[in-house]
Amino acid sequence: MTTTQIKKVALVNPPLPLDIGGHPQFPPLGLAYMAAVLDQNGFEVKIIDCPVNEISHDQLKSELQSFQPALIGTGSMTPTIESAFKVAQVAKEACPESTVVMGGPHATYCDKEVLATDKNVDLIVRGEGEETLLELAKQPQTGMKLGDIKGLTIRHGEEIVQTANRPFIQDLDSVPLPGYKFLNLEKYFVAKRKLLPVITSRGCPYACSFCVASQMFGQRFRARSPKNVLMELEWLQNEYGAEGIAFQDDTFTFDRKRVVEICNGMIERKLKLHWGCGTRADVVNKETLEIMAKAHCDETMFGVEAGCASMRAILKKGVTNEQIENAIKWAKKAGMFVTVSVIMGYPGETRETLKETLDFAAKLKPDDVWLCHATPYPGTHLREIVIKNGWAMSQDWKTYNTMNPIFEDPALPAKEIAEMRRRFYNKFYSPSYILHQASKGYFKGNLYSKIMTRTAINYNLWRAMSAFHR
Ligand code: B12
Ligand code: SF4
Repeated sequence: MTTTQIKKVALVNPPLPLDIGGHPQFPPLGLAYMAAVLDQNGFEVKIIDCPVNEISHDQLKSELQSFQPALIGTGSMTPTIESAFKVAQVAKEACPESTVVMGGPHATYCDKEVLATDKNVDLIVRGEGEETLLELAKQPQTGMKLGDIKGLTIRHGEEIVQTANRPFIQDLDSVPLPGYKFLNLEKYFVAKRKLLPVITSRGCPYACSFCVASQMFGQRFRARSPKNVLMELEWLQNEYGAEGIAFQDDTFTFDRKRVVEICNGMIERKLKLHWGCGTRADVVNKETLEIMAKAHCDETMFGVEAGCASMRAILKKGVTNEQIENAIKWAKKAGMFVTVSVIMGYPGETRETLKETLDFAAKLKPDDVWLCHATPYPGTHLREIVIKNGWAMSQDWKTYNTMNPIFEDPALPAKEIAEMRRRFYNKFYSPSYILHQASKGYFKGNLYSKIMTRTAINYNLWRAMSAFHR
């Protein structure tokens, strides 16, 4: 670990494992926020976004060797944790004197395990990173004891200890805009549209049992002001030529009044940005969805999770079928592309409840359905249940991407769930679906319908090829 003054900091988005693909490539927003804060404080920063630039671990090593940062940070999501470990290894090989720090969701939930497993990682930053990383970068200069920096997990002799929790940033308007000057934004296109992420709030007041959102950013909904959000949107359009925005908030419409103000601002400023967001069906109404559509909201994703009250109670998702049906009806009427996400195989699930959920999802006639296998991410109540019951569970973090069954509930074999999932998609991505999405996408210009037209065609081609090779 470095003890001399830190001037240069490298922030790395780890290379994706080969079998993770198909996700849109967004600029790493968390790293960009931290880069902006470090830059504001006089540090020389470099963000190395490996996935979008197709940088391998070996190439990363050369980049780090030539930059020679004293502090190297890497992000971590559960499926990319092995890749993040390799980042730490090449970081130490390239710059043996540097301090290597890991942050992001996986390191936050598995802080002690990560430090125990990998000696190349010196420290973990838990939760929100902006203030903790800055204090850490300044530490050789300020002489502050590591144990006094809040939000860290550190080695202390033989022990691994957590410093006090860092309070969440209360005034999100005070955080500088993401440091996009450290990224080449010409690389981030989705279906030929420059689609950039924006997060307007942090924290989720709900406590769905499969989700870890509130452990990351807290249970209190903290929001940026509409003025601050609109300033960022104008900046992205004018400075960076953004054509679309993907709002990354956990529950974008939690505060409807604020959403209406943001939408009115977008309309008044005549912003040409098309956008999408994710939310819950119990925090939208017809009027809000209409104004969102008027402000060019093209896509909304609703967490439906289940189609029956019994499963929704287990999932602690306090929405009703009626609320979901209404929300989807209004959103479709307003012209949006509507995605619903569903959880399959949560403990307590039976063939009957799963069938009910899938029938409900089909009945809603959404534009897309994300059928997610219940995935026991570290920190979730689900993981505790699986461990307590002693069920077989995959230890291969790469597979934790919601597309694979991860554990075996004796009451409902994983194979059967996967088969029901396959059959649902076979039926859902039908020729009439393709025609419907093609007309919405190519005649009405909805980006998401264009993407889904191609996805559904490819899915059917892949099915035909698989049948042919069988
Ligand atoms: C956008 C997004 C994606 C994007 C792009 C991610 C990217 N490049 O950043 C895509 C579509 C690729 C994606 C995919 C997946 N995602 Co995702 N995603 C998100 C989402 C909605 C927003 C991320 C974001 O920008 N947040 C805002 C910024 C400010 O926060 P941040 O990135 O977390 O960064 C802060 C801290 O984490 C920390 N930090 C982060 N990195 C580092 C590094 C250092 C050195 C330090 C000090 C600190 C630090 O400081 C940052 C600033 O405060 C989050 C939910 C959320 N609201 O955060 C889920 C979330 C991160 N995703 C999640 C999951 C599960 C996935 C998938 C596994 C499955 C899926 N849902 O499709 C895949 C995995 C693919 C992969 N590559 O591994 C989970 C993570 C759980 C986990 N244990 O890993 C989250 C938390 C959603 C949830 N509530 O469950 N995702
Ligand atoms: S699923 Fe959505 S509403 Fe539920 S806790 Fe997670 S982010 Fe919040």
